[in-house]
Amino acid sequence: MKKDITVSVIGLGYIGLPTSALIAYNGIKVQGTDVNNKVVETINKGDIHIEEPELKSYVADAVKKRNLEAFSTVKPGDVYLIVVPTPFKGNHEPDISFVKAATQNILPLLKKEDLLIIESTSPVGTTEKMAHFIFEERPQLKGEISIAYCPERVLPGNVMHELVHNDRVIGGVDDVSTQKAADFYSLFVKGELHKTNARTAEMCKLTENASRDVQIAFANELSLICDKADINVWDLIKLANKHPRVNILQPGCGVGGHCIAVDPYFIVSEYPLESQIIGKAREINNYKSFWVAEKIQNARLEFELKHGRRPSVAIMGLAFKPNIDDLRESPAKYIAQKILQNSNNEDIYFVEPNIEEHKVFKLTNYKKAYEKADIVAFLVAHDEFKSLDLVNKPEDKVVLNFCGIIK
Ligand code: SAJ
Repeated sequence: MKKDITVSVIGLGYIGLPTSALIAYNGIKVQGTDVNNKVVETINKGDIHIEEPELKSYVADAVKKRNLEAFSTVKPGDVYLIVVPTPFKGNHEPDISFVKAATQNILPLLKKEDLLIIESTSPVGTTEKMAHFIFEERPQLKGEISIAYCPERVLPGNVMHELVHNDRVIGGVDDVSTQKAADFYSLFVKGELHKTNARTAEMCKLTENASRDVQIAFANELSLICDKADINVWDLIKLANKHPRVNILQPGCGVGGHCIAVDPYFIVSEYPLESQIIGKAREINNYKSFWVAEKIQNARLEFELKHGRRPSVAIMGLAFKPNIDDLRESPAKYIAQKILQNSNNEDIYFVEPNIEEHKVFKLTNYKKAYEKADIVAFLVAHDEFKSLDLVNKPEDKVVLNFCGIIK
């Protein structure tokens, strides 16, 4: 495939914008679309609306070179990339209405030889459904355009590197589509391109995140068992991982973010009878957050019984994982909310070193919170917390380690 094509990207969020910037960086013209006018304006100024290392310089450079421009309506292209969210509705049913709307907007623009790729995490069969919809509306395009699915797999915080170097799984609705999509990604991806069909590629994305969820659930289940059995779960896992074929992940205060805590439901809702472990893992990881909140509550009661006064509490970390500023779907935030609800004017110090302020939680510096609080609950293993002297703490201070901060 030649580079003198125009790529039309629908959705300029956490994945769409970095992908657009990377394609543009490779000298390919990109016209991006977003429903949010503020996002469009920000990007056209060469600026960004999300936190991601290196992204800003890529966007600024691409906009300056006029390789990247943002719009509010979909522009015609030779390749269309759909990178919109797929949230869930009701009882954890995937909601593909954004993918459908994007396909609908592209529909009148499609011409012979075009390539349409869906990157949004989607339930199995979505790409075929969109192909069916397109060919029903415009039957003359059958056999004339290519349609494929290629999931993103990048880790927030390392997106610009992983977009280039991660392997990609590419599945078309037919072999020609698969090959054409692979040719397209070879223009800017250095990782290996693995070709398959659309359904397998869709399931592959869901499998990757469900697999991690199940593995974390195993670690979280161990942490509950160890709590009862009076065993240090961190030591246990470290020792078990000395076995050459064992690799247990870390327990925490639950699983958050917008991928791992969401994608497994896309499998469970379609295949409820078969997805026993996947469904149970979701339950265990959700329960872990509830359990942590209960543990903190119990520690407060115990303290009050022992000392005859209500203790002050420090909630250490609100983000969904260490060293990021992202609070969406965060188990730590859920726990903080529960603690706040059950408070009677006593001091609660909320700590999140990666953000300046929060509209619900009044933030306190981590050193001050640690010093002042009677009970210190570590929810997220941020690097800053590792500098605290947890060994020589005052005798009365209760430290609750939910994230392995003290190994
Ligand atoms: N977590 C644990 N214990 C662990 C590892 C993680 O409790 O040992 C928790 C984290 O604290 C966090 C949650 O799991 O709350 C998810 O964090 P993560 O770092 O595992 O993953 P995400 O959500 O940031 O990114 C994942 C990645 N998927 C996999 O690793 C299989 C990423 O590659 C995907 O692109 C991304 O989901 C996505 O967009 O789907």
